[in-house]
Amino acid sequence: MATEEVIQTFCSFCHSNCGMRISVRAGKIARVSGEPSHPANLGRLCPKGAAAKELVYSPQRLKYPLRKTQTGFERISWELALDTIASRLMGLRQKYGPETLVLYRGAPVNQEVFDGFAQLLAAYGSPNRTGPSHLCHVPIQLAKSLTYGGSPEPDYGSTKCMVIWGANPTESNRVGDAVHGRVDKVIPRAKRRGAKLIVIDPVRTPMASMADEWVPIIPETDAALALGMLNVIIGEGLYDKEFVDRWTVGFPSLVEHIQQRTPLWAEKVTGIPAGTIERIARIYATAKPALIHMGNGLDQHPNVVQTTRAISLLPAITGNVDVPGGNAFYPQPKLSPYPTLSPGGKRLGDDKYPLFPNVPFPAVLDAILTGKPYQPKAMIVNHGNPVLINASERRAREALEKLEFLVVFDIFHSATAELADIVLPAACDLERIGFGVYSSPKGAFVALQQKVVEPTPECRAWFEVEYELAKRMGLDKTYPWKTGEEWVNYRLRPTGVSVEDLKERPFVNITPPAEYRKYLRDGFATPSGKVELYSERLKSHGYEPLPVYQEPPQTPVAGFPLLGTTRRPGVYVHTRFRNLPSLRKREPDCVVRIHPKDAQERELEDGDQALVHSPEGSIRVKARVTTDTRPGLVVVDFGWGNPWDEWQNVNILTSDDARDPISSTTSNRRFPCQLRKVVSASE
Ligand SMILES: Nc1nc2c(c(=O)[nH]1)N[C@H]1C(S)=C(S)[C@@H](COP(=O)(O)OP(=O)(O)OC[C@H]3O[C@@H](n4cnc5c(=O)[nH]c(N)nc54)[C@H](O)[C@@H]3O)O[C@H]1N2
Ligand SMILES: Nc1nc2c(c(=O)[nH]1)N[C@H]1C(S)=C(S)[C@@H](COP(=O)(O)OP(=O)(O)OC[C@H]3O[C@@H](n4cnc5c(=O)[nH]c(N)nc54)[C@H](O)[C@@H]3O)O[C@H]1N2
Ligand code: SF4
Ligand SMILES: [Mo]
Repeated sequence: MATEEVIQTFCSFCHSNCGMRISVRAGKIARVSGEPSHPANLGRLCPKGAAAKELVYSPQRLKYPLRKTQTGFERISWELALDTIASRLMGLRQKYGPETLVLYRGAPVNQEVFDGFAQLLAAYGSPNRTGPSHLCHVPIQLAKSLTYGGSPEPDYGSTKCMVIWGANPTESNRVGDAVHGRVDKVIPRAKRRGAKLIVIDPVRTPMASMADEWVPIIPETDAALALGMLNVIIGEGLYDKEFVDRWTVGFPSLVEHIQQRTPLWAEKVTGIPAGTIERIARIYATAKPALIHMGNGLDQHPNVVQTTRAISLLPAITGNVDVPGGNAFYPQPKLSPYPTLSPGGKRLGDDKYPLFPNVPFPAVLDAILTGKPYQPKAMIVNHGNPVLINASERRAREALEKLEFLVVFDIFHSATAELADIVLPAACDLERIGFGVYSSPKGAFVALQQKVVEPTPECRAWFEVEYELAKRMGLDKTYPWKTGEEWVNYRLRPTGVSVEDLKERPFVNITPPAEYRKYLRDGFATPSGKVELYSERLKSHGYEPLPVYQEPPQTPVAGFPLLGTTRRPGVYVHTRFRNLPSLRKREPDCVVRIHPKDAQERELEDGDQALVHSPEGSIRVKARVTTDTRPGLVVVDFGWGNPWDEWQNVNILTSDDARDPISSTTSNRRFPCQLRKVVSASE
């Protein structure tokens, strides 16, 4: 019998990056288990991680490069695929200039999604690296950075009050950006210790069910709630006068600004009773220390930056910044930069969204569709599915179809791959080397993703593909690495840790634990050195310097009396994994959650099939009648719509018309709609 070798690695099916041990026998994965000492999971694996073997050996894996023909796709060799891509891209550069190439990369679940093809794009001369960041994380980070000069993280250790605002940690495994030990235990443990739990979410999530206060807010109205809370805290003198005087700018303007933003005003906007707003404001301001975790529920709305600026002022005026149990700045790992990552050229989006740090996808979409300021002609998609994940599938599809040349690098033939001129089969996570860097209250650390098994024949790791392309395009001289291992060692150089150091260890610490109240020594990393309640930077770009509530677009729309929002089922990640049988069994349908009152009015019963209509389109769903949602609000599952799914994409219903003026963010989580029964459960 062949001997079993156990290899240390981590799962990167989602951002948690749980430590894993993989037993390999005769070159094949035999067993997968959690690594007991890994700081992110302490031995636990969720069903997705446990299904890693199913993914690697899925019969649906892309097995060879494909080229689009008049009648479908045909198999081609790697040589031909690489030669074709290199010559097409060089030809397009000559014709249209280097900015014509766009790189779309998906949610950065691991470092290679950040890094893949980035050097190639830059060496080619294009600054246009885009992705879902206008919907995910970056708008909130921008708001925090405008306010604090950095991104303070919820610090659960000794907190007395947790405000979980627009996050669903039970399904997402996220309690912030930093690693806090087992995510499923962090909040319950703090609660057992006596910390209050306030969950602000239109939906009664599992976390909302265990909360001291579930605050079922109307989607996209959180700025009004935050302003109402600021009004109470300031009006009742519950703010931290010493911190405000010494460490903030703009407090007198803020006081004036929130005068009219009373709890009664906020009640009308948010649907939350004024009494509740007063109560949670008092609890948050007086619990000391108290933390706020802002999740992705706040991200996907067209007033996200102002909204999360408003929320960011709460820790500032209550002195909960950079204190244990509040929101604190953790040590961040440093990596070597790519030599040519700032290639110059006119970045798409810079004219309209100058403060947004990345190239936002809506700006790319507009440029493709309108030719302004110029028209990108080529795109490489790595580890992402832009057709399905952007608001308005119709518009995303239209834009990608308009490109002259689309290359998709994926492990499956996704909805986006369907549109490609060339599809390349990627080696998956367990078939190549990778790494991750993390922050945590105990300090920053690094972990290695090892190549556990040889790639599925003809599947290749991104770094090999990228380097082969670079060679063919005459751009390889700019590369600080040639192989995967060299890539890891190059990027990790400032940490002092190398691949060799990491091979036998689940992680290596690279900084001391977090220190608190660093501002006493260093100030804040803002232009004023203080927390900027009033933002001159926003003002100088023509935006409101103090946070404002903006009425959501599209409400009400005649004929669409319901509001729709979207949910991400925990057993999937975005559009992934519905083709893995063990996971599909757990969530086989695209479900709409609907309140009994709304269901009754439409003669809908649990299990019935219905059509959800919005002004943009309609999709079929299965009804679940539940009081977990508010009357008037239906919650549709996000992530279906790949070629192997029999359910459709919820972004057929969403619109990309409304955009956040600062970040271009669209309204992926709020759309007007109506429901109609099509098949009864009993039929
Ligand atoms: N309505 C609505 N829209 C949303 C959201 C929502 O909640 N509601 N969420 C938004 C958010 S926060 C995000 S981050 C985005 C997500 O947007 P994306 O990241 O673009 O979407 P994913 O479905 O994660 O796409 C990942 C793709 O990578 C492929 N893949 C998997 N492993 C590998 C690999 O090893 N190598 C390569 N090359 N490819 C691989 C998968 O097969 C899949 O096609 O969606 C956004 N859109
Ligand atoms: N299993 C699994 N894990 C994942 C992912 C996945 O797709 N599946 N995706 C990963 C990614 S890319 C991300 S960004 C993270 C996100 O992880 P989280 O930040 O935890 O966000 P979500 O899980 O999307 O939960 C958002 C919550 O906000 C609520 N919400 C929606 N609109 C509003 C609103 O207007 N106001 C308020 N207050 N609440 C609102 C929703 O009902 C939902 O309960 O998860 C990551 N982890
Ligand atoms: S998918 Fe599950 S096991 Fe994998 S990193 Fe995320 S939480 Fe951990
Ligand atoms: Mo995300």
